[in-house]
Amino acid sequence: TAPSLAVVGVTGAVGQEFLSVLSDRDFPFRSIKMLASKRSSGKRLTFQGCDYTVEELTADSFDGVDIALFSAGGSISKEFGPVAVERGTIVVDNSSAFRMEEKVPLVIPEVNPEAMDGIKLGTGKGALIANPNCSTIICLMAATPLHQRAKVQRMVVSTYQAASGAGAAAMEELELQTREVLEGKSPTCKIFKQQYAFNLFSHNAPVLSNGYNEEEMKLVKETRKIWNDKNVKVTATCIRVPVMRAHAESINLQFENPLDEDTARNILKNAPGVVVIDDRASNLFPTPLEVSNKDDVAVGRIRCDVSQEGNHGLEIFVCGDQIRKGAALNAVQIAEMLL
Ligand code: 11C
Repeated sequence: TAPSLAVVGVTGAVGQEFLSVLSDRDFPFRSIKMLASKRSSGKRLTFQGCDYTVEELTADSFDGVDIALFSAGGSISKEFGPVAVERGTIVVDNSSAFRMEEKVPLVIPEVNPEAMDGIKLGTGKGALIANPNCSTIICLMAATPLHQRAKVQRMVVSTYQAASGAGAAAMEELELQTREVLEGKSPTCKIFKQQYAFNLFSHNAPVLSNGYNEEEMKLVKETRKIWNDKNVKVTATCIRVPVMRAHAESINLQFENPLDEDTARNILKNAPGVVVIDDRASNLFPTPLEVSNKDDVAVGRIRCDVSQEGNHGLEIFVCGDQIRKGAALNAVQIAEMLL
């Protein structure tokens, strides 16, 4: 029989996208619970033509639930993830709470599905599976097929991250600020401390003692875990740009083995979940708008790094929908692998 599902954080931007993706992909289920904080409980929502009432998340919510998709922030995951697992639920968690725990697989289905080996539905045994950070997912969707061919030794990532990464309220703030600035008013800054519309700034994640912010260090650490390669060198600069829902990333790759740009382009054209947009004659390359509400990650600007000898370096530019492949779609794909 089809599994019973729960969506935790169903009223948030990713929670709502979970529902769209489940519908789009005809994910089979025998029941689905809509869970959220007390504040949102009692809200009504319609899914696939049926009416649901949002229930308050409690420990008992997970009784009889086979798969729970979590996106309600790290502290909710920390509190309720292990409770759900104890009750036999397989939790796919979108937060950073468990990503770096050794026993928790950190999975991009196109990249490292083998990390989930041993986790099975119908055994009554719960488990935690972590969804990587959106910037990591979008980066590795493009970098992994190249890494598999030529082995990445060092990767330099510069991100241009959308409002959606900071949640639905940040998207609303960007829209409101844009109107305010155009009307000559001073912009309302609630989610971010500085003007966001017609501006950009360093990612809002806390800055650590090494000068990197948490978002940048997630790219470093999560890549090493997903590639199962403690030695790969990764460095990143993460920037928030006034774009609604898709991240862009400039990625510089340095390879152990030579890889020419035509071979790289062909590898990317054949990579699952990747589309190549690389029209030099028309100067048309991936854009956040182009990939918004789409499943595939787009790659372009594929060119040899002129600063490196003998085809050992490559530059690429990648865009991916942050809410979809960066969060909800990746989590639902993980759940699909359990079926
Ligand atoms: C952003 N990647 O775009 C962040 C948000 O670890 O899941 C998600 C943070 C995380 O701002």
